[in-house]
Amino acid sequence: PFLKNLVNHPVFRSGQAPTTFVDETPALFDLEPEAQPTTKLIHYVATTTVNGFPGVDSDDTKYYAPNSYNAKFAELAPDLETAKTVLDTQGADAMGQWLLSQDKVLLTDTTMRDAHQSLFATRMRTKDMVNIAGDMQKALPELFSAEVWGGATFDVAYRFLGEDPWERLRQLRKLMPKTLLQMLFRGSNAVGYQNYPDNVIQDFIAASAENGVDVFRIFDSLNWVPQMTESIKAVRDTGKIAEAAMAYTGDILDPNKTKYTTKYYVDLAQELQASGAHIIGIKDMAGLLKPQAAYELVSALKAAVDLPIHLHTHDTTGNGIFTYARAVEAGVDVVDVASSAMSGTTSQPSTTALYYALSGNKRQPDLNVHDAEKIDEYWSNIRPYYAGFGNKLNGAQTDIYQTEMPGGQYSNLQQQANALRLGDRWDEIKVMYTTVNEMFGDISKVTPSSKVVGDMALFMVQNDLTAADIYDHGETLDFPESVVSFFMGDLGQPVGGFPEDLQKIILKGKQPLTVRPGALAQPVDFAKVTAEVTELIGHEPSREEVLSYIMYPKVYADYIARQNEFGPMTYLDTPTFFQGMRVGERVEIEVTKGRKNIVVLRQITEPNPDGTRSLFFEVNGQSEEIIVKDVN
Ligand code: 3PY
Ligand code: ZN
Repeated sequence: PFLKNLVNHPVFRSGQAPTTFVDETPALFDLEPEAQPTTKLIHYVATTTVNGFPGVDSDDTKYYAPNSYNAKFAELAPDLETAKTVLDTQGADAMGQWLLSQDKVLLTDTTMRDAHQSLFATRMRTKDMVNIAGDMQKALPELFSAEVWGGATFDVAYRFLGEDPWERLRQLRKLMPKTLLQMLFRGSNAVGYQNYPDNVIQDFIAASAENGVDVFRIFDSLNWVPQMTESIKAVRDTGKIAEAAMAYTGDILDPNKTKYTTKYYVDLAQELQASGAHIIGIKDMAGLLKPQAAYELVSALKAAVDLPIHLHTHDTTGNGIFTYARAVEAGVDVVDVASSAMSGTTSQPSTTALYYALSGNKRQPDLNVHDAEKIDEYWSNIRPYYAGFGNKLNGAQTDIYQTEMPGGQYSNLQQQANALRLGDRWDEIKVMYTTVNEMFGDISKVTPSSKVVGDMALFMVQNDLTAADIYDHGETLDFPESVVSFFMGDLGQPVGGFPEDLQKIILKGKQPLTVRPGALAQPVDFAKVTAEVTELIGHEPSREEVLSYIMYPKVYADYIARQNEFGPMTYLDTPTFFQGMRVGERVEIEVTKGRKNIVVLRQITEPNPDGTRSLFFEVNGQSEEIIVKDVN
């Protein structure tokens, strides 16, 4: 404000200001009362202290010991060859050949994306990633890639964490220059839950590549290839790696299941190869791929396509390591694992457990297991911060072989059920999820198709409806929007088409799409959106800001409003961000490097008659009162 007053002053602008000008013009010092970042952050802390953080039960709040992690690793040799250096120096096709030429199985570390998405509703903060990213690269240079972006991390960063996901990507890119960074990309749904026009898909991919993504794992929730080809093309145009993933559903070992057979997946993989994929992914999002099935499927794929095979599973059913071990025997090229403290149940199997499981196997991955364990010490210190968002699963859930619910959905649907006060009917909801899947014609269930099945299951349980009720008097029912949209063909076409009787009931006379929605969608007018975003944020937006607004207009606008109110919340440590402070607690807030603010909460008053409370802080020794409305 000082400089603004100064440079806008007519005398100063005239270039005639005498040297005494500043002394003689005290109005220059009438600073606008714009709050400083630290003051805004203390407001955030005060608000969270009084009103809590959504989803965190006040019973879960705790004090945490300082992180005891203090491992030191040697710098990597400048000429060390990693998967990333192969891509950067030889290109994506050569990278694929390089992968095929490896004797050992390679690993993708999912800790910073799928693991926390599946274990605690995607709530991991950037701060907790950047504090370890550099060491992780030094400890694990043999990784094929680190999956750190995409999927639900994009919207959760804005929606719940008050963070810019692009900034997270840029920071990780800087800290991990020798590691391939991987993202999960939902084909025509990008990182959203709906279809976007092709020009948005292209621009989003180009911007992601520019900000640091090397490997794009592209999937379509219904395995409908037309929904993936635009993305594959766009990734190829950037020179990065297009991994086209097939969502694995059903059970190829069950002769009674005739829809999703080995032949189905082999044909699909060949189609994806013809569409330009560099790698074929098997995306076992629910953990349904049994060990023998993994062996048979990977063997069949290795025989049928010339591309590396990358297998992704979740350990929900408890058989993840066994599945990987059999896939390794069949020649799988890369498998997905997570650091032990962030592995198991709905997450990926543990990196070091897999390493030991493959002792004596000639394809045991190259890994310094002790260094991997040191990195894990960091994660095991971090994980308790997020306990409040956890799915409370402590062991294997073999009923998933029936429900086929993806790891990333389990905790989310449970939260949705709780919000509808259906928490005590969770078992019923899981059974209904299976019923709905059968009614829908047995579809592949992964974001966003899994959400459609989940929404319908909740709708039926909440309204005490059976399948027969839907067929008998469905025309009188108001179905969830996502269900109507699915039957309209907005997510594309499921394998074998829609069940026509149910489609008629749900659409009530509306005509469904039979072609790719993107083929009909009007391209987004970027200039027009840029003008809207300029209005919203008060300055010319970056390309990334425009894309975020296109993906999630309301979430993005709310994020901007929250930033304006509370400042850069990313600077708060994680326990303070989620819990606020207890009386007597002391925290450090460092917005400007080297300038630590010491904040102590001295007192919280009882509610005043108007429902507000006063919080007395000491900030660098100065007392500061903040008034917050208690909404509890
Ligand atoms: C996502 O799309 O976010 C997923 O993780 C699907 O498995
Ligand atoms: Zn997954």
